[in-house]
Order: sequence, then C-alpha cells, then structure tokens
Amino acid sequence: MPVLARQMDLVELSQDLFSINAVKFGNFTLKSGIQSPVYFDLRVLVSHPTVLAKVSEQIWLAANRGRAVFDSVCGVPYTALPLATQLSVQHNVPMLMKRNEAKDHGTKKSVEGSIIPGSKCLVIEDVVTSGGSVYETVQVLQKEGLIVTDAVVFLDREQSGKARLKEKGITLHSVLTVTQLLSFLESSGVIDAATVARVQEFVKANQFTAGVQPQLKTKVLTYEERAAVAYHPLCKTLFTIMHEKKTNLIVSIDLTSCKEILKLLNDIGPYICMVKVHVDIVEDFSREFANNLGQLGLNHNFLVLEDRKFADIGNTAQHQYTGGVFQIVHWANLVTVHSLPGPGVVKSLRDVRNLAKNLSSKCIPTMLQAAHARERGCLLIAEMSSKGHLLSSDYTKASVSMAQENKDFVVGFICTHKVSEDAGFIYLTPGVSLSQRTDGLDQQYLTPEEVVKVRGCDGIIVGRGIYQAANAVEAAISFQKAGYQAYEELLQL
Ligand code: S5P
Repeated sequence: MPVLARQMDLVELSQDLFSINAVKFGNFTLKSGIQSPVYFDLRVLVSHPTVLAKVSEQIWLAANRGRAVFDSVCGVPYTALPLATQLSVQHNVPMLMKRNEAKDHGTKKSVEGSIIPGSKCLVIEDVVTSGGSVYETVQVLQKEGLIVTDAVVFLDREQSGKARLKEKGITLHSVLTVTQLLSFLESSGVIDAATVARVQEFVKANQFTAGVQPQLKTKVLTYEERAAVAYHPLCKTLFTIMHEKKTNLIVSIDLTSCKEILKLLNDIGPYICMVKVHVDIVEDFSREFANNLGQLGLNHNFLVLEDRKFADIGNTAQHQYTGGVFQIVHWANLVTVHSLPGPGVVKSLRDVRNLAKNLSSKCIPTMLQAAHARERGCLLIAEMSSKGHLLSSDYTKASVSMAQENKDFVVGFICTHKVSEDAGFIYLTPGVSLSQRTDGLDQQYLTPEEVVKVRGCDGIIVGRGIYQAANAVEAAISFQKAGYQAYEELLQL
C-alpha cells in the first residue's frame, strides 16, 4: 500500500479511536501504579466492530511489512483476543488461544488450539508499555514447543518495550507509536499542543530499563516545565512568574482598608507571585482600588485572586461575578469556586469572562500591556484547611474530574494535598505558617516544607503570618525563601 494512503488510513483510525474513547487524555493510574496523562483502552473495540476490523487489518499489514513469518497467531489475553480472532478469520491463519490461568481440571492446557511443535507463532497485542505481557505469552507458547520470534502491537507506548523484547530475541512490529498517534490527533485538531507536550514529557520520564523496575513516581517537573504543559493561559503565566521571580508565595491580604492593602502590596510585591483578597471585607472598596491592584500586579509581576468562593447556581454566580458593587470579573484574574453546586457554577463564570476584555480595555488602558491581564480563570476548592471540614475524599475526586472537564476555565485547585498528578493544573495550599499549628478558630497550619516537599503542592498561601507580622516585608521574604527552598529540595529528591 502506498505510504500516503496508509498514513491517511491511520489518521482516520486515530480519530475513530479517540471518538470511541479507546484513547483518553487526562490523569490515570496505570496497573503499575504510575500516573499517566494518557490512557488507552482498546477493550472498547468489541463494541465497535468496524473499528475493530480496521485495527486488526492494520496489525496484519504491519506483520507483513515487517516480513514476519508465522504459521499461527496468538493474542495476548484479553484485549488482543478479538483482534487475533478477526485477523485469523479474515486471512485464514490458524489461531491459538492462551489461557490466563491453566485449567485445574481436564487437560490442564495453558494454550488451546491445535499446537504443532516447531511451527512459528506470531504474538498479537493491543498496547505495549514495558513488553512484560507480550513476553509472558511468548514464554507460555515456547513451553508448548512453538517458535516465537515476532510480535505485532497496535500501539507502542515507546516506553522501552521494543528494546526490552529485542533483548529477549523478539522483534516487535508496531502499527503506531504514541508519537505518531499524537501527531495525527494534533493535526486533525482533536488535541492541542500542550496535551502533546504533556504526554511526551510523561513518555520520556517513564522509560523501562532492562532488569530495573519501572519508576513508581512521575518525575517532578520544574515550574518552567509546568508552564509548558499548563492547560490554562493563567496557569502558564503563574508558573512563569514563579520561575522568573523564584517565588511560590501567594499573600492573602485580609485587611479591611484599601490604603493598607495597597501599601503592603507595594512593599512585598517583589516577593510574591499572586495576591489574594477578600473584597467583601474591604470597608472603602472602589473601582479605583481594584484598578490599583491590577496596576501593582503589572508593575511587580503578580496575579490578582479574589477569594469569593462562589457556591451558588450558575445564574446567581454570574450576577455575583459581574454585578453588585464589586464587579469582580473586571479586575480579578482568578476567583475561587466551590465545586459543591456542580459544573454549572464553573461554566456560568466562564461564559461571562469576556466582559473583562471589553471593560478593562476601556477603563484601564495600561492593562493592555500584559496579555494575561484580561484572562480569567478559577481555582476549584478541592480541600479545606479548617478542622472538621466536610469535603470528603469522594468530593475531592469529583472536583478533580470537574476540573478535567472544564480546563478552559479551571486553572487549578485550593487543596491541602496535591489532589491529582495532573501537571496541567496548579495546586495551592492555604493555612501556612512557619511555626503556628492553629489559630484557636479551627484553622490548621502546615509549614512551607510540609506543603511543598511532603504534600507536593505548588504554592503557599499566607495571610496573618505576613500581614500581622511586626515586619511584614521580612516575614514575606522568610516565607518566600522557605517555600522556594522546599521546591528546590523537592526537585533534588
Ligand atoms: O481551606 C481554606 C481555603 C482558603 S481560600 N482555608 C483558608 O484559610 N483559605 C483562605 O486562606 C482564608 O480565607 C484566608 O484568607 C487565608 C488563610 O489566612 P491565614 O491568616 O490563616 O494564613
């Protein structure tokens, strides 16, 4: 078959696989315990016979291209069984069937079918990661006296499976590599460049080496690397600021006068990546104050987060975001949102974010200087720092799924642990102190080291530890140093 026609078939097949959910992007735990940004589930093929037939035909073509010589085929159970069956029937090649468990009665066979010792059997597999499952099947077939020199896989995850099988004398032919699949899906507009980068980063960090167990943890990425794989432009901006300014400190200025807030912010601006405010406790709020916040953010390079904790139905949340005295959407880059009401609250805020673009350009021309200044996004509250909060682990998991489904507005999480391995989001922790453990009102504190090094979160949110300190600038510097040092040490682990 001409190369171009084959490529067009594969592009179409890649799209088919995506549309039947045989390929998914997000955050998944593999059998090995590794967290992966991509998941292949070719088991669903049995419900899509046309796609199954195409996959099987491509496996046949790949075996022929690789000049594999064989008398029979055997699929690695279970997913490759229907693939091997289809190929066997379509091309009239005898099939053998490996049992997952040897029968404990009757013939005790581990391979079913007419075995001819000394004949050649081709192993068929859907996805290869380390090559372990293919090799297990090879060994069973060899025990039966069959000769196995070749295997064909539909998708090679490029995590060293091919090289490891080579070491065992097995040539692995593949229909597609992950790199090819990503490029086909990107060129057809199914996934974006950030997803491609994230999967490639994962593949690179999770190679299997002969005789060595696979890494159980994904590599810790730097802030710069996180910026490259972030889903939301504000997540990218925040990681870039953290990298450039060497700070993961978010100051929570819970003061009540505009003047005090702006003065403190001007003093500690160089040491923070973001400021968090509770605008509803500010006694003399004005639009001028909001504009000044934005201007300080541009001068010192930090983002503005309004800790509104939206928690109502979409329609009400929209009004709260755009209207009233505060008109939050016009000045806050980010807002906090409870996942409690369900995804409607996130979608409703996302739908009005463009108001920011129109108004900011009229009222604050200088804001146009920064591309990110008119971006809007939210942080989902997945966990709380207060003692006895009611956010169960199921609630937290559901919040992560909600974020996955709304990546165009969710920038990350407020949480006290890294609630997901998804590197495309940011994880920020409130309740941070250098020495205190509680405040007498059920707030619970962690140290910067506990937050970043032990719990794996990206940023520390500090309130009273800074604005109530005798010397707020010195306090901010101490938190900045402690937080950043914990991050540097985490990278060394
Ligand atoms: O779970 C939470 C979520 C948030 S946003 N726990 C929190 O403490 N916060 C906020 O972080 C809280 O509203 C306050 O503004 C800040 C913590 O302030 P601190 O003075 O205790 O550091």
